[in-house]
Amino acid sequence: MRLLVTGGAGFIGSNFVQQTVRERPDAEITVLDAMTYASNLGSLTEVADKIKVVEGDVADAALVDSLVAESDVVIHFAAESHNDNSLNDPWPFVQTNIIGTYSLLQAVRKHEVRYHHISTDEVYGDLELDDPNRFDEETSYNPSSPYSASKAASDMLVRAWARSFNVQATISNCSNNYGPRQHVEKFIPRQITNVIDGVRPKLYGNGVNVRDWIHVDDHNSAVWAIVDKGRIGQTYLIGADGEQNNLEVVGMILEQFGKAKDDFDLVTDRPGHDLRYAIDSSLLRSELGWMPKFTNFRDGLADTVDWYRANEPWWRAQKLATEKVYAAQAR
Ligand code: NAD
Ligand code: TDX
Repeated sequence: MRLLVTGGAGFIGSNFVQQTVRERPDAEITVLDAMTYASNLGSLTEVADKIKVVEGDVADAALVDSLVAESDVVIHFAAESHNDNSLNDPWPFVQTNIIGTYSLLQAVRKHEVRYHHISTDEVYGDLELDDPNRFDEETSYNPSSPYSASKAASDMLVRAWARSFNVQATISNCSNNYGPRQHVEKFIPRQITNVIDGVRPKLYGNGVNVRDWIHVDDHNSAVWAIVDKGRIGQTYLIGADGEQNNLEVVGMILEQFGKAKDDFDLVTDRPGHDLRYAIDSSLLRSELGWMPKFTNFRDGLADTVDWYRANEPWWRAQKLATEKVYAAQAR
């Protein structure tokens, strides 16, 4: 199988490539990645001799057309992915997430190539803390940030191309991922690397916001289940029943460093900050037989802490650049 993996030098994409090289040695993998600030070629070092890497933009229609023509399946991870950045400058989010998806859809339509679209639970907006309902495949779209709006727009393009042009597409909307090789701008790696640097973790607002955490390897095994067995045209929600509020997560990180659970600072809240995400992944489990492997968040988090402790050269340069950006926003 010839696979085109967009965004394969980013967090989830690089873990997907590593998992695929390990478990499916016959797959021929080409990574298309623009190598933005969020990429890290160090994430692909271990598999460099087993894959092809093309530096380029998913919105470059000619390049995308030529790469899709040589592929059997496209898995589209590439995106501008950070909410805080989307509040400072939304344009790259419109360009990459919407126009980039459009250019891939046009190419898979022309070459009749199977397409899987990676998306997020943030397209559904947020839930009250005491809402007994969770997001499922029928939940209405209600995005809050420029990031989530651009992802929602890209999902809508995929749905339209599947229905109107018979594009062989599936979509997955996943909850918050954690694990190795995540950029230090994101919550968990930011706080782990802060503690390593002797800086107190920084919680937005009052810290009660809830995220539904899933290990990146579980996200990627679900993506494979959908690519292998998913119904064309169908959306599947991916989640591992991992709801935690930010205070609880920071408490666990501090505990793993032997520090007091309240050794953190509260900082300016994110404008429009979504309160709670929660996924009901029953369809994926019952129809495709998928199950998460990382069911103990504390253990998965401890492995992640160990990974950042052992891989400082991977994150140090990005940490300096990231904290300059946050400092300018008093966060
Ligand atoms: P990331 O920011 O770590 O990586 C994104 C990668 O895409 C980077 O390597 C970057 O260089 C590349 N990229 C950006 N713009 C590009 C362009 N125009 N052309 C080609 N490559 C480009 O993101 P991530 O956290 O790995 O997220 C991957 C996907 O998963 C995204 O679509 C995101 O919306 C989705 N997702 C993420 C999460 C999460 O918790 N991180 C949860 C659900 C869904
Ligand atoms: O320093 C911080 N302090 C803090 O309290 C940071 C960076 C974040 N937070 C809070 C904001 C959120 O409530 O932590 C929570 C998680 O924040 P992020 O890591 O920025 O993730 P989130 O905004 O929830 O979005 C993530 O999950 C869905 C990914 O970045 C998206 O790409 C994905 O679609």
